Amino acid sequence: MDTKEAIRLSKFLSRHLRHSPQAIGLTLQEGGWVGVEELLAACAAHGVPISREQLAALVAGSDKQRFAFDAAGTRLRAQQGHSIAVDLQLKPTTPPAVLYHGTAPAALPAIRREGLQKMKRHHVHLSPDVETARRVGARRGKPVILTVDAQRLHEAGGIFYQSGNGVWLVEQVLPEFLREL
Ligand code: HQG
Repeated sequence: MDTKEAIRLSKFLSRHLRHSPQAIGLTLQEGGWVGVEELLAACAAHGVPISREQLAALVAGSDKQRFAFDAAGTRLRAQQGHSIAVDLQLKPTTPPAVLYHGTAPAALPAIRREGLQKMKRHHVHLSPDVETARRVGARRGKPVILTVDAQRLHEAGGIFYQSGNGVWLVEQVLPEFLREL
């Protein structure tokens, strides 16, 4: 499996584990899990055959650790990024003092007005370091980096979660907690 193929399969899995499982006949279980057998059968039935070996390689090789097997290795889920209702059963966690968010210049006026909003996802996604934030922002052109005063937001009642792959999640970040780097 070359890189291009891995990206294609990873995008297919992300799409159906985060946004539209029903499009390939899947229903996510509590926690966002789906049985590996069932997942591979559904992929094959919809024109995207993936072998068990390929799946293992995709999960292990994902640059952002987008997917995770359960402890038994019989179920898989996306670690974050869902748009459909799914309770990942994450525990509220005290964030580090500062977190980062990379975005596009075009989004800045709205962000200055209303802060960071979750848009189509379940949460606002925040990065633990500038470099990661820069990469996230660069998906939309030249990135702008915002620092989030996570400690103060947490003290003010903001509830933070950390996904299995290290992304910090929060409901919203109002402008008073943001600074442009
Ligand atoms: C922006 C990727 C206008 C926000 C990454 C972002 C991440 C606003 C966009 C994960 C706004 C939403 C998430 C407001 C926020 N007005 N625009 N008030 N508040 N925005 O993709 O954080 O590859 O939903 O800045 O690595 O970019 O999918 O969120 O530009 O972890 O695994 O609205 O997606 O991971 O875009 O990225 P997204 P994001 P994956």
